[in-house]
Amino acid sequence: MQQRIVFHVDFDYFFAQCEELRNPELKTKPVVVCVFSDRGGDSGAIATSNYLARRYGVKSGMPIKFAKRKMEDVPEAVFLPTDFDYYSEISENAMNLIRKYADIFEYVGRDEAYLDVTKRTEGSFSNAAHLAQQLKNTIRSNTKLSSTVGVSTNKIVSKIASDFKKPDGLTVVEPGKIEHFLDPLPIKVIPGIGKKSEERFNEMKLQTIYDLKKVDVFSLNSMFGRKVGTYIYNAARGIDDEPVSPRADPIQYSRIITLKQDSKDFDFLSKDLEQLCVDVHDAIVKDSIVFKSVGIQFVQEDLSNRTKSRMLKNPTSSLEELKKTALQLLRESLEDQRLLIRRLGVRVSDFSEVAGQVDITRFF
Ligand code: DGT
Ligand code: CA
Ligand code: CA
Repeated sequence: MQQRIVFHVDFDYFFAQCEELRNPELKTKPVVVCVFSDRGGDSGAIATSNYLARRYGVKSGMPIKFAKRKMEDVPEAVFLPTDFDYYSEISENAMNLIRKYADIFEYVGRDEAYLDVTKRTEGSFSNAAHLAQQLKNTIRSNTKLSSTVGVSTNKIVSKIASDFKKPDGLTVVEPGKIEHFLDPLPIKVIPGIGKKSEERFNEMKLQTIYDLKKVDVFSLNSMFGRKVGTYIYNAARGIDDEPVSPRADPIQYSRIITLKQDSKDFDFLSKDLEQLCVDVHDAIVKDSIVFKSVGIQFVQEDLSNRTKSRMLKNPTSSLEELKKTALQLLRESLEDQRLLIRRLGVRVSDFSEVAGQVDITRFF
């Protein structure tokens, strides 16, 4: 059988890099992207920051106040609010480029994806390394984004490889070198191992993946339950058979538009909503997808989001049912809608009947 080859592609310091793209002057300054909470002032958390800001110890998830304190003596530091619509637009463009490089494409999130490239590289790692470099070049020349790619025989090792050297990295782990690559790394590089699990291992005097391999599968199962325990046992050995699978990809099965004018009028909105349903349905038919859940989304005049969704009794690919459900959701939502709606979206999800669906509990 041919050697499987999987890429994990991750865009560098994504939100902050998007901000640099539209304002290149930011490139020489520490940039911190913040999710300000509605309590006002500096309450809220850091979404991400560029690498200059990371030098001062700024981290994702950190309270904005902490980050500002760390940057007290850095007057050139820039703190910006998030602009999700803009990041999504850049992400969509880049994802549509990347998609073409894969035999099988799996969207993971705004800034990352898995690509199975086994066929087109004929299972050759030198072909794969070449293709990965080409992919990075294409992303950069078309979108100006820098990205990092991990290459190996499976998803977990490729994900760890893409985290290994950032930004603008490319790490290729050939099949015979997996152990050599993983052994010295800290346990927390395993996707899904959080702070708590890491601390439990550290209490057991286990720091690296090499150390972790001394723990047998029974002990891991009793610590974490059978599913997660076995996952950790295999991950430490670079074993992962999970296929790259074209999962429910919100880019393909959702559509959102900016309305010609802000509104909360059913007749006005329903026309656009019906057209959105037709567009989503086209993608569904093309990929022979069935869905079991329909959702609508409002971006309101103050840029806040409102969503409403409904499970259907049975999986379907019917346009009629999609329209009917979406219009119902619209009617119900408008009953207590206070703000005007600026953007309107529709999406379908829960692709339970699609072959090869991914288990999303995978990274717990
Ligand atoms: P890197 O390390 O160069 O890949 O940096 P990022 O910023 O791309 O980090 P990543 O891949 O973990 O996350 C992708 C985006 O997701 C990031 O640009 C902002 C968002 N994000 C990550 N962590 C958090 C968080 O703790 N809170 C919020 N609100 N957003 C986050
Ligand atoms: Ca990233
Ligand atoms: Ca990421």
